Amino acid sequence: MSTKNIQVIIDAEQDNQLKKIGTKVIHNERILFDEGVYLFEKASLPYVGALANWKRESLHGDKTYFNKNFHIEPTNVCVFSCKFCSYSKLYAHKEEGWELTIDQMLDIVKSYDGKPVTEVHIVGGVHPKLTLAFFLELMRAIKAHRPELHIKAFTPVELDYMFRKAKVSVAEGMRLAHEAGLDSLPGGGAEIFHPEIRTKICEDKATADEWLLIHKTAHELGMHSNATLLYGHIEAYKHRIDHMERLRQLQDETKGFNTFIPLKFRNDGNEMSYIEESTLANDLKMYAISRIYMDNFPHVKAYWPMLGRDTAQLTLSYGVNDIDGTIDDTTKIYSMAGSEEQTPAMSTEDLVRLIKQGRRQPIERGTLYNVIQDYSNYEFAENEAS
Ligand code: V47
Ligand code: SF4
Repeated sequence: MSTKNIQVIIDAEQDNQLKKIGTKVIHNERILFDEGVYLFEKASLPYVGALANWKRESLHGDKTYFNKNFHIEPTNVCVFSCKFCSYSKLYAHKEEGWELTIDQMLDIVKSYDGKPVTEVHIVGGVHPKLTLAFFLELMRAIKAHRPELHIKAFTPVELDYMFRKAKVSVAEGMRLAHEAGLDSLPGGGAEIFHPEIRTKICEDKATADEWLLIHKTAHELGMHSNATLLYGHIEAYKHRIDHMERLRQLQDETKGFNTFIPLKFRNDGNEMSYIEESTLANDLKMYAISRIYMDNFPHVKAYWPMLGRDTAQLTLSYGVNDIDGTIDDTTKIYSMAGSEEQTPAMSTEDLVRLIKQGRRQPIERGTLYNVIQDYSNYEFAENEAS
């Protein structure tokens, strides 16, 4: 969208406060806390959508990134009891869960030998018996087998628990993890930082400050990371903005975050199933306001296994410039929480088609947004392996 066109939309807006916010956005001025809340409360979806789309196109044009990745979920046994989680089996209740050995996880990595994946994403429950030493050995084994495979692994919730058990400081623990092969951190475990909500939905796991400290430490070691926000449950708009504000402040300091990923709360099979899921219009508004508010985050991602591919495609017009990867049916977190994507897997061709149908330019990226291939004019051969 051209600046001339967005100016027409801002001029047509009746609400002076919304006009002022829009003018700030297109002059690349930071919007404030209260202005973020105001957008949620008062702005129409077309208005925030147009501003977010302008911002997205001024940063990335039509470029839309995806990657070739797979997940490993070492265990779904967890000592914590987050109320929104459909995935974990409580250790205390001795419920049935899985727990993979290093050899089993290495076999998963080996099953991708000869396939052009670039990233393994490793996260799972917090099993009381799985130690820092175990995960260091896992990463060393993966790197020994396939050194160029990017390891994006562990939330601060998992890391904080491992470090405490191993009696090492965050700085020491992160140094050891990085040395063993940890390349970057995924965005999970953030949920909602504000204690008014955090204590109600996940009171026993790492706090906001502990989460932020681990990411800060990773950034200081030269690693990059992502950040998520779990929306659409009991939080108010001010809690969403508070969460984004804390991330924006850390990003000002470190510049270590790559991507902001709003995660839609899915309500199947968890203790918060009584809460209705957010509507499509509210999902799009969340993505749009994220793009506007997170002015120092280069990328905003729609994670298609959680959102569904149709909604992920729509978000490409509401500020999003990344839709994650091929996944290859290797994660259960969202299928267990009721996502329409029960066996999440997309071929390269599927991803490219989805992005092109959304009138954008498909680019395969590495984890750190290095361009691997521009698929704009790529013709897929029949039966092409992806
Ligand atoms: O922290 C758990 C979320 C997260 C539910 O960094 C739920 O590239 C919705 O962070 N409804 C883990 N969400 C996954 C994650 C992630 C995923 C993809 C890519 C990246 C990245 C990070 O999943 C948890 C939690 O916020 N989650 N249960 C649920 N019922
Ligand atoms: Fe455990 Fe993570 Fe589920 Fe919380 S969200 S119960 S930490 S697996």
